[in-house]
Amino acid sequence: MEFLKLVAVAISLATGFSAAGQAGETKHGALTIDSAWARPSIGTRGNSAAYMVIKNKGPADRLIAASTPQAGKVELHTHIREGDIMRMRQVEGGVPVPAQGSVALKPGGYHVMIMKLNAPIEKGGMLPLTLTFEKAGTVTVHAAVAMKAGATGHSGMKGHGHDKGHGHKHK
Ligand SMILES: [Cu+2]
Repeated sequence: MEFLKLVAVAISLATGFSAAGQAGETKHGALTIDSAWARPSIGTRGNSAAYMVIKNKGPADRLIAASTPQAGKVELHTHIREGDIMRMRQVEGGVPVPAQGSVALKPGGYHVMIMKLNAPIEKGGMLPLTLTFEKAGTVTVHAAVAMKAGATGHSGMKGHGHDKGHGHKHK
């Protein structure tokens, strides 16, 4: 029996999943992806965005791509200020993950932009997201679909010429 328990532990370690298999943390080499969540969509016509904290115990890396089976198009975006207007822009060369540090993807900053939805992204669900890092390679995380502060209305950048609702301007 003890042997079987050890095997189970070894398997869970090898797959990089926490025993709970929940949204919490996903470890991948020197990286830990923590607190991944995604904004619910309005049907399939809108967009969604996913956020997370990427912690790095190793050398500098870059998040260079993301994908999900639930959408036809996924891009890495950031917000930049143009005069009084915050605009979204695709990140050139990926999101930098500093050595021995961390980077937060959060509303108003870096985010994973999820477009051309195949199915609505529904509150309470889990969105599988496959992340590709320049050095660490590919890892799949499960983002909890939830409405959180800053997911709409863009707190902290109010009143600066946003489109109604989503608040993002695509080019
Ligand atoms: Cu965006």
